[in-house]
Amino acid sequence: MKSKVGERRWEILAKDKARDEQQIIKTLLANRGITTKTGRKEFFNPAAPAKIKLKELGISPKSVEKAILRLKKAKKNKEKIFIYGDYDADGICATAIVWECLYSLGFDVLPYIPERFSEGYGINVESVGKLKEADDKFKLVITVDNGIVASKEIEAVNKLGVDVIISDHHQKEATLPKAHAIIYTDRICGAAVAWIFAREILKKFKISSLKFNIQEAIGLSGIGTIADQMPLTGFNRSFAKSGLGELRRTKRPGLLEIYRGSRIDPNTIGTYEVNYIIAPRINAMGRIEHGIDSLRMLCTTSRQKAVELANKLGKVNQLRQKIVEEVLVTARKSFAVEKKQKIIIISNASYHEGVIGLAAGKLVEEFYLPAIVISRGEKISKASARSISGFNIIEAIRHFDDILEAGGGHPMAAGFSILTERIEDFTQKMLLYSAEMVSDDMLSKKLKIDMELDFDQLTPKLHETLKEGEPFGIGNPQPVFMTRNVEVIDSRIVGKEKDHLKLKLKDKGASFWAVGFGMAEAFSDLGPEKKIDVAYNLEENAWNGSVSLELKLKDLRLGR
Ligand SMILES: [Mn+2]
Repeated sequence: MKSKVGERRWEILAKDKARDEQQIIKTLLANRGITTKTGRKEFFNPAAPAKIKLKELGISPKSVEKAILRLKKAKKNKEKIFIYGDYDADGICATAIVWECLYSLGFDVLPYIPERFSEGYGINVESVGKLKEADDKFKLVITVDNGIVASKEIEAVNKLGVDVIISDHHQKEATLPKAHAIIYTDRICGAAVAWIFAREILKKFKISSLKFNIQEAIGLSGIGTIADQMPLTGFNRSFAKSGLGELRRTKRPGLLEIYRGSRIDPNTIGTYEVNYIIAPRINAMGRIEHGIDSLRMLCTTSRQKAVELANKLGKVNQLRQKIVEEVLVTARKSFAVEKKQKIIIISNASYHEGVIGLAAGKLVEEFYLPAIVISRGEKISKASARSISGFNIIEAIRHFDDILEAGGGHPMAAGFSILTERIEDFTQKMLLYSAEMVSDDMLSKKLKIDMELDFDQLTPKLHETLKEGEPFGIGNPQPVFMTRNVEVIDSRIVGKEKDHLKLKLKDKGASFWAVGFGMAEAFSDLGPEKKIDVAYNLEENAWNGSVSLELKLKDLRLGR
């Protein structure tokens, strides 16, 4: 979230100051809901994905057994199998895992990624029908990252003479589809469910020359876990942590080309690189063109193909950024007209359906209001909504069930379709609804701070222990500390655009350099003798071979 200096209310989670390092760690874990000794042990040593039991995940071992028996039959009868995936990063990684696994075992198997605009999310019966017509040996579909709510579609596919094995993690409904077997849990992402399934398959099919490396494939479920915004605790932490390790070591030519093209050092890959470099490139294809090329990028063994595909993904991702920016430019104009409203609702025929969710997210960041972006169609329009903490957007959307067509999602992100002629009516009613439901308190930005510390507590040893808490992300944010009344002994404006702040700060006999990205505006308030309160992450700065601790400022305010 972009915020101006001093704009947010500081919310300090721990009331008391910590005496020693042990207490600091205890408090940080408590702030993340971890209060037991076992919880603490699991946090620092998450279970290896290879060791996680089906039952611990809530996956039925019986279903897995049934699925594997069906696969044995398929192998014996030389049936063709399609892995039916999704066009987002989680779905594409899930497809890659199961496809590579079965292919390496000698199955007649192909991946299938639907096209967002013509086929949409989940099993498309017409598409399966076409595949069946083309090849009558096709008798089995394995869904990955979709399928758990596709009762009608699966019934229709069965009628075509095709069995379905579901593997999915999305919210299920009261009645489950009548699939041949269902491998399901909502505790991990789709690519991690796919990985668990592949792991179980490999236990039952013994082939000596395995080209598929199940350990390496955890990297793909790591991408899925982070890209699908799973909270990075419990089993998701297992997949994210081991997954990032595998992504640093991977030999996949496609990923290596992505790293090279975006100048990332494989050794430094973390949640940031997945969220802002790898996943957006994988996602961009499905948003603008076709997700299948992202799958090809992940799976290719040819260096030359990898170069071509990584270039293509990079270019389409740039195009995607440009299209989002175009939406934002018109959005800013139309929104500037009426500033008092408590929600942003904009619609235009020029808004590209593949990016409306991203655009809504950017608007929330920029204006800190819930946002709905509608891509106007001739008769029917598609909308995507993003919210702020406290305002349940899916509830708000369901409130207008009678005006809308289909809708679904979560409290913070949702989507729906609407008859184009009803957009005006919906907009007026939603503005009134949000005026009542969005409180001023919701609109005041907060900065969550773990605890207050003194500078003499910021030791290299503490930093080492904090690093053990990685990967940071949703559900496990990087620790934020605050220190009151520190002395500013040096202050500078730095950066090409002169928009960053660099300070030397002193407290309790210890001093540190601190960097505030985009915080140059605060410079003029930092005269000599001024004392300030700072909120920051503790990081290390490696420069010219020497490593020192540095504060990455989150915010600052004048002290007393
Ligand atoms: Mn998913």
